[in-house]
Amino acid sequence: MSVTAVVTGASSGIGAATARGLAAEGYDVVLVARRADRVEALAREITDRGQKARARVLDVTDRDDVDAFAAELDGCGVLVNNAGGAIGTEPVATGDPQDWRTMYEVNVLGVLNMTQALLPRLEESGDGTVLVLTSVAGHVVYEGGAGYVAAKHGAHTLAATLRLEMVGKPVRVLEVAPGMVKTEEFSLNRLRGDSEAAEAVYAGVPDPLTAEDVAETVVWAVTRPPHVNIDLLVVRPRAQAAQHRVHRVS
Ligand code: 8X3
Repeated sequence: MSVTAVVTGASSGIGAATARGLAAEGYDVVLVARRADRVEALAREITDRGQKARARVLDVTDRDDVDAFAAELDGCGVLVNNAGGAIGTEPVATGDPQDWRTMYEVNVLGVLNMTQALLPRLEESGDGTVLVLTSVAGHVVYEGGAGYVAAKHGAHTLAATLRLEMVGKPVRVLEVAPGMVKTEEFSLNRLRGDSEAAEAVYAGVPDPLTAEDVAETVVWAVTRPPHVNIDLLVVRPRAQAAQHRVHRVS
């Protein structure tokens, strides 16, 4: 019987690519996202290939619905906490507290909700995996990134603490922290729909990572034997050696 893998934020970008990748590896993938049309279309695309997938429309910040979702599952061996995102690039002095709240809700409390709700299922599976998609922003700080940086540091801390608390239990906790990834939505959301500014983020960078590049590392980490715990994978494009050290060609 296939192992059930739940992927949040599965309607686009890294989440969608991870769902495709895990389904191709034989997992029975539950695609979680808020946007019904997109997540249902992706589930159909995967099942049309003869692989296993189903969609569950769910907002990871809605704890009641997260608990209802956990109760619906027969079992769960893998949870990929991918849902997240950035809003705004204002400095600390002028950042909108509501944006900070929203980022904390989805990047930290969303991970907490899903992880708390599914941990019993993951333990029962005998070999559970929790993977948290953080960011290099969970490990470094940079100007204009503070709300997102603070939230991703929170997600990293949650993962690192849970790993300690799971010692002796059959659940491993993995973290994948991507650097510059060009997806259809990340920078567009961060820059409040300004497509020119979003495009400028990647201007001249020969090869930013793609969602598929990151998904490959996620699938690789998840498919290691259960006793192998990939604590942390930092994945950047070759052109980005550090947050501010990016090669651009004009
Ligand atoms: C996104 C990567 O460099 O914009 O998670 O923080 S970065």
